[in-house]
Amino acid sequence: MGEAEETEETHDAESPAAASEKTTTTTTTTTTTEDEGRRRGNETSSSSLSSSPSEEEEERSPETSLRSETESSGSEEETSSSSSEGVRELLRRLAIDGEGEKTLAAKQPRLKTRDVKGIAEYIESDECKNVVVMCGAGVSVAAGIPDFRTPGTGLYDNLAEYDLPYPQAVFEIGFFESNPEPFYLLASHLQPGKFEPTKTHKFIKLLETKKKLRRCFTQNIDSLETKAGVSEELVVAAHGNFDTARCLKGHSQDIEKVMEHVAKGEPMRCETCGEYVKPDIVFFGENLPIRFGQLARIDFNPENCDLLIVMGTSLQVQPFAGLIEYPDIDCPRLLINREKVGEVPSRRSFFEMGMSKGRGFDFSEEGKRDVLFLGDCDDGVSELCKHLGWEV
Ligand code: CNA
Repeated sequence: MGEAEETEETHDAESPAAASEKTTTTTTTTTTTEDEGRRRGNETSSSSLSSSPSEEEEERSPETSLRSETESSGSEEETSSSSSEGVRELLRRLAIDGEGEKTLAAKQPRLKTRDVKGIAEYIESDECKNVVVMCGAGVSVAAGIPDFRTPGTGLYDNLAEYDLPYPQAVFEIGFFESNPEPFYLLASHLQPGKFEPTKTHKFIKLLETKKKLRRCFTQNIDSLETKAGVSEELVVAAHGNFDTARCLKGHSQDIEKVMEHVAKGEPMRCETCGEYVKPDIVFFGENLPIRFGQLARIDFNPENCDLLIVMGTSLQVQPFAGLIEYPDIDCPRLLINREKVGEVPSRRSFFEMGMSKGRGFDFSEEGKRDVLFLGDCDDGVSELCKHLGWEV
């Protein structure tokens, strides 16, 4: 996609992105070669969002191009290695932006109990005015849209017919430039209009109705949050959607025409320059919408985020995944997902490189504020609503 007004520069050789790339190649334990890692868009990165941004930080161009961290972060196996205890210790000593454990220990826990009931009580309290929600593909699985990574049913396991060199290529801008057909074919199955919001989407709307929703940051491209009635200004489509489209040189397109091509699975070319046209979905290697960085800086500030609810995401895609680290050190966080994700050890390599605050989830007894509901999103929100006395 051509550099458009709403996107941010990230390819400047002097940028934090370039610096982090250099560090990555010398210090990570990734098993891919440097070249292969690049090809797959797997570079690790710093999340340069700040929980309380200084003016200097505001001016810095945040690192916001889309990357998967699947192969560059420590695997579960690695994290249970002998060094993980040392890392945990390091995290304990150095985490929390140098404020140290004392600061956290001095704070009264905000949750009466670290479970879904405790979260419900907290939501009902006056202390909890601003709930920030982060969503991934899992919230739309019940609507019939497969996620990426679930073994067997996820898109990455079911792309054989597209004849791709590797599954992720279908969402890589470099691949699209030369072969847009697989994306158009896939998009013909995923296009909005075919699917209805789930209970989880309706719960997000309910948070808005109850005047608790600060913002919903979604990685999803299906627009089901707004279809469920959530106000557009309260949704950040971090990875774009099918609402608008441009060609690879940045010329705006008539979205209705584009969607006709998408429906048929036939790549469209720009009438002005002849380049391929793509809906404004953020591909690996592209920049996120500028609104993402702008609102994340504000909404994840301690005074603006009283509770973080993370649902249906593997937290494998940066910079989105790094957002979980930005609420205040004692801000409660609820993860509703089929698997545990985003825990402190999984963010180890980022922390060691100084690219993470070391504030991944800690569901252990030592943890003070994180709550886990292991299961389907719709079941998790039903449980929450039961305690809240809310009807979804
Ligand atoms: P992912 O990497 O596929 O992870 C999905 C996560 O959700 C996994 O941890 C699953 O275990 C979990 N999960 C799956 N089903 C459920 C369920 N019913 N209830 C609870 N948890 C569940 O997807 P991510 O969102 O983490 O990855 C980000 C990518 C996926 C973004 O760039 C999206 O654009 C992209 N994507 C979006 C859609 C969509 O718009 N609906 C669909 C597929 C992929």
